[in-house]
Amino acid sequence: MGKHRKKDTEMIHGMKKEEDAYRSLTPPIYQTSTFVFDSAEQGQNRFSGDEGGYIYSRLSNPTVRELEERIALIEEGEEALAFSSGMGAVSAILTTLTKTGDHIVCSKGVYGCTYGFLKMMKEKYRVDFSFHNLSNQEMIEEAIQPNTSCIYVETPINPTMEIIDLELVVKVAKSHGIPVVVDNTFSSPYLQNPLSVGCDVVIHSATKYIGGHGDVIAGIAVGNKKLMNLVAMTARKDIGASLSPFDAWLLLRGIKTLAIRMDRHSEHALKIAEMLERHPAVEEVYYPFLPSHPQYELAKKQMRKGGGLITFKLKGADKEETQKFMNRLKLIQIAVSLGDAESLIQHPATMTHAVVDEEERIKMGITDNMVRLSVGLEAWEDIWNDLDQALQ
Ligand code: LCS
Repeated sequence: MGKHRKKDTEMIHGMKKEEDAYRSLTPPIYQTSTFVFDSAEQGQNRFSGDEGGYIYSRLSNPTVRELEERIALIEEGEEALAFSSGMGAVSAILTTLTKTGDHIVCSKGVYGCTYGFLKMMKEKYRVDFSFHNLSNQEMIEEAIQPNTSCIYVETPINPTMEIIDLELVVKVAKSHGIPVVVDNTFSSPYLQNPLSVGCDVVIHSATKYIGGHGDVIAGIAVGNKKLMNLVAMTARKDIGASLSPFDAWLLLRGIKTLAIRMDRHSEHALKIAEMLERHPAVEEVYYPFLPSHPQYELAKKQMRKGGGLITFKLKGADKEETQKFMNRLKLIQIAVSLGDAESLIQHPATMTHAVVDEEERIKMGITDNMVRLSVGLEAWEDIWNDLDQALQ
């Protein structure tokens, strides 16, 4: 973050840009696949790295670059890289940080496709992984094996909303020289900045709060220059999950309102979580800023606000009854994804986490009567009335 400006301001202005020839307020979309060299020698020099400048948009593009600089600034990191999806970012970082024979320590739960990716890495490339409760120092020490090459956590965890103590994980990881990767999707760069407490890499599914309008699939990774340059020149360049200039532009537009959107998502989600907690048809509510959340104090220390996601369980309901409840909703729409203006609800056991083996899913705490609500930007009274009528 700039020395004198607040994050809200940086989200809108970013770094000072060289002035565009036409003084365009918003960044131009450089919708081009390639860049013309003045000469064959210039092409050679750009490829060898002796001269800066753009080559080909899979490697880098000015609109994408502007997005990366903006995100690096607000995530308080040295360098950011944009990807064509959150999974593009997850897979690029994990393939860069591991080799055959290595092991990844994971938080107790991760997003379903991250689990799918880890499983594929294990089966095809012998990169092992295991899930752990990382809530105290001994447990973290126990999770680390001699071949552990990184610690990968989500906080809050999708969808159980458990919180990982990032300072504690960093402290133990540093004593073993192991990098810590944090999927910060649920918090967005506005509510939590893991790099500021010593984590090594932050990942976002930018599809969610950073975009904020349900119209783009994108990913971001942020970390130190050395590691990010390596990722850019290997996993991203050669596997090729690069972001398109137009999608980068949509994200730059989304970031301008990230602060006010997150404030409102958080304010309304807290109200709705409190009301759900008092409803007789609800068994349990998981929201980090509810005093009943087991890690309420930690959440308050680590996050600026609680964010827009609430997970809850319906009392005594089986899968069919839970699905019936979802089908009765009128305003809230049944869809995966999150962080949009529209409130969305999904059933983790049969949707986002359906790919997770049943035994593992139960260990993660995902049950058939659990739903995950992404509180949108509508009037909270309308969201509540919809939930209330469906819960009757
Ligand atoms: N990380 C987290 C925590 C996620 O929730 C997701 C997607 C990803 C990574 C992958 O990002 P993508 O490639 O989709 O941009 N989560 C989804 C969800 O909970 N519902 O639909 C997608």
